[in-house]
Amino acid sequence: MNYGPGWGDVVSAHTVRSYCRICLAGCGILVTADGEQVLRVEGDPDHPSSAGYTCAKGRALPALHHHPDRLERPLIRQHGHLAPVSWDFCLDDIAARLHDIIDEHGPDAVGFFYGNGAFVDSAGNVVANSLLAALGTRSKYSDWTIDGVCKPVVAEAVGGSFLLFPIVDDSCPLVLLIGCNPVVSHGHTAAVTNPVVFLRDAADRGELWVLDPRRTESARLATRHLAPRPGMDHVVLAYAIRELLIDGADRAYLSEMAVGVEQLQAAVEPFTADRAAELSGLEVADLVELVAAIRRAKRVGFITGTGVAMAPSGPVTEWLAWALAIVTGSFDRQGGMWFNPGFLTGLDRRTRRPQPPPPPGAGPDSWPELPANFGELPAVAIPGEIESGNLRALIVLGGNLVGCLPDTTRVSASLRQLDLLVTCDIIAGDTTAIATHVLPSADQLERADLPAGIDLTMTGVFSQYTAAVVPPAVERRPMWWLLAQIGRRLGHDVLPGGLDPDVTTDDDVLAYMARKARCSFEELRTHDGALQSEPAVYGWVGDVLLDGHFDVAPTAFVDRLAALDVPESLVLIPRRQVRHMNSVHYRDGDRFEILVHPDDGRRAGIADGGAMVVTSATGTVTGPARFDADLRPGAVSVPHGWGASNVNYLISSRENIEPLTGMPRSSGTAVTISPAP
Ligand SMILES: Nc1nc2c(c(=O)[nH]1)N[C@H]1C(S)=C(S)[C@@H](COP(=O)(O)OP(=O)(O)OC[C@H]3O[C@@H](n4cnc5c(=O)[nH]c(N)nc54)[C@H](O)[C@@H]3O)O[C@H]1N2
Ligand SMILES: Nc1nc2c(c(=O)[nH]1)N[C@H]1C(S)=C(S)[C@@H](COP(=O)(O)OP(=O)(O)OC[C@H]3O[C@@H](n4cnc5c(=O)[nH]c(N)nc54)[C@H](O)[C@@H]3O)O[C@H]1N2
Ligand code: SF4
Ligand SMILES: [Mo]
Repeated sequence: MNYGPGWGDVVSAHTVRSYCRICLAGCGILVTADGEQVLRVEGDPDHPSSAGYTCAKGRALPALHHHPDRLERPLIRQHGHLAPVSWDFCLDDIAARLHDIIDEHGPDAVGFFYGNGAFVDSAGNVVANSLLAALGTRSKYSDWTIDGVCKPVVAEAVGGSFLLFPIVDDSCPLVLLIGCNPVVSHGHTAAVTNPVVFLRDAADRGELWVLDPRRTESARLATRHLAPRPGMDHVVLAYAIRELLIDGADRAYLSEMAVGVEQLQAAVEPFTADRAAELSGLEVADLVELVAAIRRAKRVGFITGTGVAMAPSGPVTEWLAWALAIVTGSFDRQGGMWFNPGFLTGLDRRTRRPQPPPPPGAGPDSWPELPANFGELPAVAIPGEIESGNLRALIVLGGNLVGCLPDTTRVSASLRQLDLLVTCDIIAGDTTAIATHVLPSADQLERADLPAGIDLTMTGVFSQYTAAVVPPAVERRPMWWLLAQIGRRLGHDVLPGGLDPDVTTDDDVLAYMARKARCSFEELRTHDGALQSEPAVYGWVGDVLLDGHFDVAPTAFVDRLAALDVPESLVLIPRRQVRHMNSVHYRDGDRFEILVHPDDGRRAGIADGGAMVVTSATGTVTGPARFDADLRPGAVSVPHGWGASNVNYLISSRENIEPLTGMPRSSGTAVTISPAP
């Protein structure tokens, strides 16, 4: 085997170390290629976190790389069809149209949407941000506001920095998994690499409790599974905090690290065992035993997922999970949870203390009541912004808007009204099908990379440089390049240090991104594999907290707790599947199935395996029913990422928008079910 960073001089089969960028786990991989043919992906046994582990999607990277629908050439829509053109022609045309739109309607008429494909392309992401800033538009949208913006919102309100992502310590005696199914997903904002081993270890050394309306693949490994009513997790946490503040809180930690404890106590006071049991649908005994487990363990770690974040109670549940960790003295302490400062990001090396967070800004003109957090507008506003004429052009970076946004019927119609819909992607999909311009991007095997930003969610303080495994084939180009070319045509040099896109390489951009790293870029670049500085770091967060304290009871969250409703009797809950990542199907074998509890199914006259219809106030979805006694009655579990049966036909883009985050209700939407006619 020949472990080398380059491809240029190798003609026969060779294997290089790289890392997978499909999900946040960032598993180390060994990629075997022969010339431009990628043959195989295996786990890298020497990787500090994944240690040889990979999942079905990662191992399918060669198939995706050579997929028949891979985009190869820039395309422009002419007479209703996408036709191949040269890069110069395509970029000139985009720039000319952007110029005219900005001239006539101002910069906010040009929007950017960052999807999953953009988050994992570090160089592309940083150059997109500088193009956005150079154009001066506030129309920035991303996955965050459909996936889990409540997490950074809580991190900022409680911890003073939206970049704090708590990660469970390897020795934590009690792990709570709330609305997260890492055996399938590998985590939401905290990577769970090799999930079965991770969860088994947690249960073996202590206890693993899972809160999920479904007995998931992860719940099967738990010490204890509780199935509360969807959207009622906050009630369980509020009760636990109430009891711990009476007996079991880490008072020394609280007085050193927290403010707002009295306000927290007052906020959770109504959540007695009886009240919490009534609201959550759990038994009083379950709740009492959970608190007993926390008292035994003393410290807790939690992992929350989209089941929490997409529910109307998302911000409140996330806040109370943070509060529980703080009340038990678990944050930033061994045996509890730690915060990854990021090998590249280096939060623990910043000298400036954080400033009080600015209050959320006003939403877009068509919906000013929506909150704008961290300089982003909520994605749910996109169709209304287009319909009102405020948004005329949209540049979609590694995202599939037709698939991911709520309210598919409205979204598809509004995207078609745009003067310019540019999509930068690797593979043809529902959004490329309606784009005016399609830019074929280098995929992860065709570009050099470093995990930037996502280093905050990784399971150790490490980084890994990867070279391109194969050169970009046909006319594909790295995303940073094509964005810099658009910028240049509009009079903006958007590469770091004003570099010339015609002579810049991936490495020039990555070197800039690594300037605050724990070692030099050269060291990263020449190191074969991942470089770990520390497995975990503790005791640094106090220095970056606002005034040195966590605020355990931010007013907006306390108010929201009091305002939450009880869910309807039958609601939708989200579910991910093993072989596809959102709308990208890496392998065949996943099936679109609607899971219903047998009692709910029979009552509605549906047959197990028969066709059924799910109806909400927004739309309908039809598909095969599967009776699942592991589901709590009242919950209907529909997977997302299926073009024709897109669950987003059911989700509203107008009603039920969470006020603190602007998130749509992708979990907890009221539905009815019936047999398909
Ligand atoms: N294989 C695969 N992996 C993926 C993805 C994929 O599509 N496929 N997508 C990636 C992305 S973009 C993300 S954001 C992550 C998400 O990662 P996760 O958040 O772990 O996503 P899910 O696996 O859908 O798990 C969500 C769980 O929440 C439960 N749930 C739903 N509503 C509620 C509720 O109100 N309360 C509680 N307690 N539980 C609830 C559901 O039953 C489900 O088991 O996964 C990533 N990884
Ligand atoms: N109702 C409902 N809606 C949901 C969800 C749900 O559970 N229920 N899940 C939500 C979640 S968690 C998320 S994160 C969003 C996902 O929303 P998106 O990010 O829009 O969804 P993906 O399907 O992951 O799209 C990623 C796109 O990036 C492309 N891509 C992959 N690799 C690269 C690359 O290297 N470069 C470039 N340029 N492109 C690349 C893929 O081909 C694909 O088109 O959807 C959300 N929508
Ligand atoms: S868990 Fe799978 S998709 Fe995620 S990084 Fe690892 S191999 Fe890639
Ligand atoms: Mo996501």
